[in-house]
Amino acid sequence: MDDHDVPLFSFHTTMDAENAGSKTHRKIIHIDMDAFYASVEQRDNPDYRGKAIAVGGSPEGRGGVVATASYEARKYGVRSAMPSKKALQLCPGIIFIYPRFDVYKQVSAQIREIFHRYTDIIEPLSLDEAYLDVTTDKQGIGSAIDIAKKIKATIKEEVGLTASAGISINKFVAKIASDMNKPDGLTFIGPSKIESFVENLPVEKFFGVGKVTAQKMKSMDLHTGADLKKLSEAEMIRHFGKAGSFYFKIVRGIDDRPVEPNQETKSVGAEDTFQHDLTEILEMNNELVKIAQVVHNRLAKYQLKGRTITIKIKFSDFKQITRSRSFQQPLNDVETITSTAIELLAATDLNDKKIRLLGITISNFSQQSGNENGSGQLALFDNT
Ligand code: DCP
Ligand code: MG
Repeated sequence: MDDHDVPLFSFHTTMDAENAGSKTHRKIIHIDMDAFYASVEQRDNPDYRGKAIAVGGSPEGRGGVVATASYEARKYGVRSAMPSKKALQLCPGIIFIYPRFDVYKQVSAQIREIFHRYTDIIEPLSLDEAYLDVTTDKQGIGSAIDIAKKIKATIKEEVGLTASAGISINKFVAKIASDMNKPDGLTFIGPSKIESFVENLPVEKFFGVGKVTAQKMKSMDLHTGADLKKLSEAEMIRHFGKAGSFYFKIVRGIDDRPVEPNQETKSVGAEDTFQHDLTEILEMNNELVKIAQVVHNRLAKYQLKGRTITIKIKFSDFKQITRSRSFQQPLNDVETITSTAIELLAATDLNDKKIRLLGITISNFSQQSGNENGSGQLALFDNT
């Protein structure tokens, strides 16, 4: 441990087992439905049960992408955002199903109503995923593990679907935990386990660490939380900029972000910092194509359409500019996002400057789209 280490979890392990319970800690549950769209389709059509199915995309169509795949299809390597053509190659018998967003939204409202039986501090991240703060729960149950068990059982009984739950004292750990024993998982990571949990975590799992940052960390021989912990806060900031102090905290299991109900999604974006600064417009356009696809996937996941497309350009001297265009109609199609981003870049006077980062953001969402009941995060933004 270095001087900067914060003795956060220096209480007795006896408080731990059923803890998240001591007054000093919050009790956070992260719930995420299993293979959400696909499970709804299997629930509603017995023919699809036990079969490899993909929702979204059609192999005959103009190259759609898979929104999600059933666990049976995942065994073949089929994944969200994969071109349906590729899914068909990997899993020849796969059945493609047209999405029924109205049904998914209805299920989402149903599970949210179940959450409200235990707490009103609910922050939905998408239709199938939410954080719950159950530090004090409406029914006085007290144990976050018991609440998560009840929620899972109720969802199964009343909605006919399985969910996975992660339970811890903060959002970051709870979210990773919910993914650890999917499907139908329940994972509790108590205060005394957080330190070793975070130390063993690969760097790319840390909140906010995108592909490029992860690569940079690995090139510095930093592979796990334990490696990151060896850096002082000053070193973290020197290597990773402003985000460095956030990483410094999170690698010590410290995440004070509150569960925020009624958050409205303001923007969805993605950006990429390049290994080498770009000088050729063709290269830049190629990068914009890739970033647009990531943005499109995120919009699809959150069921959002926006009217404004913004590109961000950061030059090698770290100066940064943005250029935007707004449309009459909200949109989320990858073609318009890509072509608009390329046009905005072409119309920008780059003065032969080198570019270290490009980003695309969609904002100005239509009232009707997305999570009407005020869900989502303030900015669904991440490195690609
Ligand atoms: N989704 C999408 N496009 C993506 C990712 C997801 O349209 N690129 C949609 C379909 C998913 C839903 O969002 O069913 C929820 O996304 P998750 O990431 O939670 O994935 P699943 O619930 O399908 O699977 P898992 O069991 O891994 O949570
Ligand atoms: Mg899910």
